Amino acid sequence: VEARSTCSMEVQKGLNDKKENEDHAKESDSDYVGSRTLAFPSISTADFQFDLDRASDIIVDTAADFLQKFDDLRLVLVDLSEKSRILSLVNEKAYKKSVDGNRFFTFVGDITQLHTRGGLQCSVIANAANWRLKPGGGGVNAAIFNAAGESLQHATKKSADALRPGTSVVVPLPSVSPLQQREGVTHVIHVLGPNMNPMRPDYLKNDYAKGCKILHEAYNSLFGNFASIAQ
Ligand code: AR6
Repeated sequence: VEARSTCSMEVQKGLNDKKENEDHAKESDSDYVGSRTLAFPSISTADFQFDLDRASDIIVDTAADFLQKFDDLRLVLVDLSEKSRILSLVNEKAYKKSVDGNRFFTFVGDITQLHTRGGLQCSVIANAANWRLKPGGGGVNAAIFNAAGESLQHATKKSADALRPGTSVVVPLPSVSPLQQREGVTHVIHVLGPNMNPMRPDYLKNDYAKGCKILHEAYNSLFGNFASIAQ
């Protein structure tokens, strides 16, 4: 309860709390907890330009449903900056909905350096991918493919060659990957979210009825795939 109230004060200032980060890191840096934890970025809200308010509702709703179904698993929403608007919105809404703050929380850091820089162990990380599952392109996709090295590209090709919006695919990370060796990541789940950027494929032309449905499906697919690995 205490941790949450600190968090809501920070939300009012529009910032995400450094101390919260450290508290979660202390509690979380064990192999067992790590193997039950999914770290994920906010799908579609940067390059794909999806509305942050709608996205935050969907993240909190799908995460809360997931926690009810699986009582031993944890979800961590990650973003790079303490000023992240999506993290603030999600904190605020999760608090209002009384979602268990030990099993769903936000974390400020680079998703490819959670263990070494953040002290947080997460065996499974999600990627906001493109439909071809190609490296590069900027954002978290480029960061994950760069950090994981070539073996992630090969492993991804073995698992799938394309994704439809609203779906995800699990890729077991080869043990030679620096992301596994340094950070303890064993699986990457690529997720393709809805796109509201006219310069990218499958542009939804601001159709948020469709967009919200697809974002819901994307998170349900991601969390479902995570549960099937962790079980
Ligand atoms: N660690 C944690 N979060 C990050 C990192 C990182 N290293 N880098 C970015 N974010 P985006 P999208 C956050 O644009 O909107 C790609 O080019 C970022 O602040 O990566 O789904 C793909 O190839 C934001 O909150 O994904 C696709 O074509 C979140 O990650 C397209 O962009 C998602 O931002 C997908 O666009």
